[in-house]
Amino acid sequence: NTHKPCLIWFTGLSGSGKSTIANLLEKELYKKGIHTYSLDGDNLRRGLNKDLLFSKEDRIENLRRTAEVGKLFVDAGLVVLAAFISPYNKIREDIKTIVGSDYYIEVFVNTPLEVCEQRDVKGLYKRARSGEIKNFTGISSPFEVPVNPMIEIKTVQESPEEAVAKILTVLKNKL
Ligand code: GGZ
Repeated sequence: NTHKPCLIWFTGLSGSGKSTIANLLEKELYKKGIHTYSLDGDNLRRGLNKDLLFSKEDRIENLRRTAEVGKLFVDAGLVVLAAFISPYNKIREDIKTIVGSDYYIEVFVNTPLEVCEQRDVKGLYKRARSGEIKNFTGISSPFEVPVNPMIEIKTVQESPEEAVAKILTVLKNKL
């Protein structure tokens, strides 16, 4: 099983489905005998990045550190999956530069804000609307639409299984 290590970077709103798709992809890669490592906003923010909140500066530092960690795992030969809102085009460019453009695969999980807010799995949008959570992406903090993602998933039209199949097709041609 020959494959090239890389960083698969999922960007999209909170509740867009980034982690769901990344987790399913990881299962499929495991079945193929490909070694992966997953990085997730939720878990990195409890450890390495627990000093950081959600100002623009803190998000940028959160993502910079994550990209550097991702690069270490890519150097170790793994396929790395990272699921972060990563709301700014500039920082996504910086992540690509950190890991190296040949190793960077950007997946835009494109779920409309209305749909994320409707689903509101964790009740965060409600709390953001009420003002209890400040600087919430899509409500009181920006999300810049990715300019040139390698892969775009529209979760309203595509199931997680279909999304994973699409990503695997791109990986097959790239890796
Ligand atoms: C956005 C927030 C916020 C604010 C807490 N804005 O859907 P979740 O809950 O489980 O995952 C989100 C996570 C976002 O962290 P990231 O590291 O991915 O963000 S970034 O890339 O912008 O640095 C969300 C939760 O943290 N959360 N407060 N104000 N998301």
